Amino acid sequence: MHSDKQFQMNGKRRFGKQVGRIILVLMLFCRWSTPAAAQSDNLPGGRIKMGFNDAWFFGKDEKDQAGAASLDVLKWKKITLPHTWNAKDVLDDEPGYYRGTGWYKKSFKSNMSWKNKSVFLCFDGVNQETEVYVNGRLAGSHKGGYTGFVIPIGHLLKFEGNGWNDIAVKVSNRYNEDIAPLTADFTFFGGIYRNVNLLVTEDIHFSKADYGSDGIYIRTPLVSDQKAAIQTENKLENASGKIRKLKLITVLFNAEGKQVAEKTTSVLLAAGESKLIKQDLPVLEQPNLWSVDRPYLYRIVSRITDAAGGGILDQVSSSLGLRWFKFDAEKGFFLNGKALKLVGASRHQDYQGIGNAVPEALQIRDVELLKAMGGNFLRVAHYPQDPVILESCDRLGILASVEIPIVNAITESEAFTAVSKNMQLEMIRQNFNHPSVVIWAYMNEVLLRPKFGNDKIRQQLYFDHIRELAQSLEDLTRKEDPSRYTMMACHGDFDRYHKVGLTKIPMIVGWNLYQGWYSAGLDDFAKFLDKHHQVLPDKPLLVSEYGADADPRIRSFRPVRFDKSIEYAINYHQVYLNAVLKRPFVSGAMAWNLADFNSETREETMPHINNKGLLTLSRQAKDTYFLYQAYLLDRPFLKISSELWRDRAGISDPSGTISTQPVQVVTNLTSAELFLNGKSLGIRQSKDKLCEWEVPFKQGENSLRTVDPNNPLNSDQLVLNFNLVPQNFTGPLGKDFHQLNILLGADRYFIDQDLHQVWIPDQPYQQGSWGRIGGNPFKGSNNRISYGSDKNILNTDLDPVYQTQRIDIKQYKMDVPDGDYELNLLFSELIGGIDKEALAYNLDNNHVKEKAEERIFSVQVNGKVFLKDFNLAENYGYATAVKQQIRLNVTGGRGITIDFIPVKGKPVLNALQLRKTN
Ligand code: GCB
Repeated sequence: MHSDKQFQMNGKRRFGKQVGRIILVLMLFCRWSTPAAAQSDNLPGGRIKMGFNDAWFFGKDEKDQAGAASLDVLKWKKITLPHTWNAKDVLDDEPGYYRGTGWYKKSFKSNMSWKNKSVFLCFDGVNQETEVYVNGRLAGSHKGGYTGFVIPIGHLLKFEGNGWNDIAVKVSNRYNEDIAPLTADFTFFGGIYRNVNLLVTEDIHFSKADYGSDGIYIRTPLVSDQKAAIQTENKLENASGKIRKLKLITVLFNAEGKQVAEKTTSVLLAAGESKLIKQDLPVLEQPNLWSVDRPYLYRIVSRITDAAGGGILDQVSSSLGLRWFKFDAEKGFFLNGKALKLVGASRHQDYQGIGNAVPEALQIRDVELLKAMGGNFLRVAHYPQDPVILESCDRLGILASVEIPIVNAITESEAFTAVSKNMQLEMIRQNFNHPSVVIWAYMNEVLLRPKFGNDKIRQQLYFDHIRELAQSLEDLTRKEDPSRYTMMACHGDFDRYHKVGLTKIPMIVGWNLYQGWYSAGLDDFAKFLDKHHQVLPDKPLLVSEYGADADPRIRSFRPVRFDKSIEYAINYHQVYLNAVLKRPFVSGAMAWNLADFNSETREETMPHINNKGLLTLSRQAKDTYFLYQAYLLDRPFLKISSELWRDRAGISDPSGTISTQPVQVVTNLTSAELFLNGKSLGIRQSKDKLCEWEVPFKQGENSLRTVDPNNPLNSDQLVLNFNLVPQNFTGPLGKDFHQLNILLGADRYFIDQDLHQVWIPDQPYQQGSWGRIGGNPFKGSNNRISYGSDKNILNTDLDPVYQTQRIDIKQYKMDVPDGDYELNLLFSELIGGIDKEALAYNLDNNHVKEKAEERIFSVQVNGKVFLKDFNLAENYGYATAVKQQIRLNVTGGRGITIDFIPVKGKPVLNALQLRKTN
């Protein structure tokens, strides 16, 4: 096993002086290091790039006490990259997550053939400050968590002896006021969370010193369906000590691999010189265009050879897509001369259980899922992402915008400006050759909650600084890349951005709009779009965000804002899509978000997760995703809108044999037919891509099938399990009664997917049945809820079960048949405790500080004291799940009566579960 003591970076102590110790250490190293020598000795095409992700060690440095020379103070754990140290702590009940320092170390063996070559470490992304040490010496550093960077290490490598080298990387994700993002609605996972590669080139090569790019930039100043003009800009570098006569050869291949153009230029490079060489390729006739339906990719291979001949010194291959596009403030977006409404989603980069350290295959799958949804646009938000994302967009025909992570606020410092500009340059140069990218963006909701609210003069100065920063990023972007558009994403306070002067600066204004979510009134969305068109008739517009939380475990037949039900979200997306599709001046709209994502400070029904995804965090499709398919796919599509709702429950009708509940089908057909257990329930016309039936479910398995009335081959089916809950225990279901799971103060259903249990809303008591007597539904003091509370309930993952409550309840009665029962009463004290800051996005928040009252009550079950002087807050704490269980024997047809007796304040009950045990 590896022992920390053996890993010493500093020259004095390294490996000791005695031969015996050297041998011992080397033997130990051999067990946890990558012998790079195992890789090929020659460099085909002049360069070799190899994965450098295995056999690393990670050590957390909470006290920030280690240095490159004193790593032995840390505890080490073997890991493979990508890696984050926050995968678990962001989801626990403890507020906050580790934001500090971590070290990574690795040993590897130099290959003798690299001796006179250039060697680099290429990091795809490390969050967020990095220092790289090679054999104890600082090789380079980087600021910013979302762009790649390249560190030359050749000069620090050892070739003598056995050629082992030690790499140590110091990483920090602490708050740094000079590095964006400062705050945001996502989690800033720390670590080397993207891939690392080792690159070896000849000393003549395409520059690796150009903001992490490949040193090759392809421009297409003129593209039509007749002709394409292609120019390349190539940064060549001579890292040798001699003048060199070279040839730069650029070859264009079509998608079939056939060479269709070539250009050769002679280049003279002095020792140590870097030069920019421009080339015009011969004009391409009748080019194959890149489009969303046919993402045709050419390939450009750029080579450097010695003028006198010989092999290739360096070679880089890049994709090329030929297309032209425009955003028009009146008519929307055009690709290759044809109008195209852009519809898609934004994407965050994290995934269930692994934070942001996500394997490439899962990232590629995200873009594939967007394509399968019918989407044609990806807003890469709020930061540049793994290189495979834009590669996949190029390949699949998805247009894209990319942005740097200036979110919510800026720091008025030179350092912040410098880091931001550097990020913008890295983003543009690293991604320049992707045909999918049509927009570079740089700020998100930067006026959300402006600093200095109490000092208007100071605030004006802050606004001026924001405008200056925006303008300088805008100027830099237009200069770097005049072929693309620029964008800033603003929140729905039109007048604020307009007044500060920000709507003038970017070429496109992106609006993040949440009417009907954070503010009431779904109709205000369309009104906002029309206002933009009226006030800024020359400014193209994209809806860069819109969305509603949708917890896949919550369903409702009377959906309301903030209930987190899938049904509310479906309706919300229908309204938004209709408004966007109707207005040609709206270039497009991007749903927020493709998938649920981590946001540590959020509470709500799924604490630490933002549930606005069309997919879950593990990429299961919610029914909202299928709604998009119904809106966007060309082929006939129909789908039963109950994908993650295979367990249902409902109260039976008086016959005790059925329970009738709505079932929705999303479809792009004008009508659809639904069958239940083989029997037709009729054909319904679709409205806004949705048909609905009242379905009489029976106990147990029910099979649903929907069919295109004009073509039975277009169909969808699913089997769901229904639990009939007796309305009347004296009726036919009474004797078979098994279980009741009831949410008090709620108008929603909750599906416990692990236990396959469904919790149903409560009802008032009636003779022979079950239900509450007295009290009112609890509604917390902020306006981010329609009922219940949005607090994180501690000690449970079933937060929604505890987040609603009946307050001042008098009695609960269940007229169950005689027998043995297990009764669980579920409680949580929803008032009081730490008063958290309101969520930044909740703009019309009128959060009032809650006044905790003392609450003490007793509970009697069938006349016997069960809970005496019960004090939730004192005994268990605030917002904590409390489950009290009692076993009872019901005799004499008395059923169960639960009495709530106030001692101080008002008694409460959050949920109730009753199970017959015999
Ligand atoms: C926004 C932000 C985004 C949030 C989103 C939300 O406006 O741009 O970062 O995640 O709202 O869900 O509140």
